[in-house]
Amino acid sequence: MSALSAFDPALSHAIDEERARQRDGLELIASENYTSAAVLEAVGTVLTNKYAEGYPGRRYYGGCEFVDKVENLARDRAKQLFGAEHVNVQPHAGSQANMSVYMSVLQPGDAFLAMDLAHGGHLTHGMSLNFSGQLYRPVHYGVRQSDHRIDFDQVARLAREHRPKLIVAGASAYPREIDHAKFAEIAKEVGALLMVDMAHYAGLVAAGIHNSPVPVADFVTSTSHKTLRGPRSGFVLCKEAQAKGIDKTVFPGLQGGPLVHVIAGKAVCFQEALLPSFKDYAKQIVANAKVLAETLMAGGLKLASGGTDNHLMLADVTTIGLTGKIGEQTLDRAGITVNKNMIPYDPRKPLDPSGVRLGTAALTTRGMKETEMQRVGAWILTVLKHADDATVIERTRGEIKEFCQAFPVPGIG
Ligand code: DSN
Repeated sequence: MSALSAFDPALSHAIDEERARQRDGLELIASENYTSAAVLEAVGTVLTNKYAEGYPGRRYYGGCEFVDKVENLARDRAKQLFGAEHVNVQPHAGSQANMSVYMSVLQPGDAFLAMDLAHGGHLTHGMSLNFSGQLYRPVHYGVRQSDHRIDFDQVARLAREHRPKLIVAGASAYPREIDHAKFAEIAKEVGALLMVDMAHYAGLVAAGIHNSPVPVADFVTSTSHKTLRGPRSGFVLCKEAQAKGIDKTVFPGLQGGPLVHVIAGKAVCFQEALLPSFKDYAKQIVANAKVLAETLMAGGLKLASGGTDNHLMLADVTTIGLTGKIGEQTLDRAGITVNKNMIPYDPRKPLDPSGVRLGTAALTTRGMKETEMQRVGAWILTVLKHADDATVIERTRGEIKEFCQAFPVPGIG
């Protein structure tokens, strides 16, 4: 019996149930992944006991000689992986990473240009209830209605009109590769700084599959747990000129003690992403997404922008008579996890939108390839088309559970 199960059976049981859910179902949430056993181990170490306010060599606590080594390893590896001039690995999550950039260059009330949440942006890109929408003056660009691609004419027009101090590129639900150089060109023209939030596709950038924002952006923010496959956390890359501002905004501006155990997990993740095998992994994510997208479209689902270049896709399930909420719930009952999502120009509301978002990063980690994606796509279609048929859903759940046994989850088996 483990210490946890002996001391706290109720909590331990809930964790066991979650472990089984992750093992027995198809994880298709585009922002999730399975970390390696090494990342899990690093995050579960005694480093969680340590306070380390400050930065390596300049801490406000004693006993930091070893955690300094941990943070330096994480910083050095991130710099090497992305070719960045400076990195801050202390943000607890992507929101703090984004907040640190805003706070280092914007004053309350300042305008910044970013992607509309309803077109694929993130909450921290200026959603009205988020700090970014409350403290600053977001101006939003979106995608064209005709092809669901970023409307660069609109980006340029809004940039010229509003002269924002900061332009934000990057998205949470955009299935196409983003042209960072084009954003940089517009930013330069209007004298704005450029921040790219690459949280979703950081793994594809690390592997050299998508164009890197690092050379052209003043700031690049990211989470570490999506396609990058690390622990749940965030980090900021920036040019040397912005380093001091970012560091003092993260600490003491926004956070106190960094989570050194999570920084250790990030150090492992960066090291893993430096391996040649990570390139193969990232390539397979994209290849899998293409096959899944084709399978779903062949089965009658309409995808935003007609497909995908990255790890994710947005499927309009109203084309088969469902809503995003019902689609998510129905797939869940069959052991297929996705999230409901707005599609561009969605006539429906965020709590019950027209679409579901699907991503292939987690299934690719389990070793699934193109053939398996065809099977996964067929299950998704069957379930969605038989949303009222409990027998079909139960049968599919059983098939999926059996199928998943051949694709072990790192750290679970
Ligand atoms: N909430 C995350 C997502 O699911 O895309 C982004 O941070």
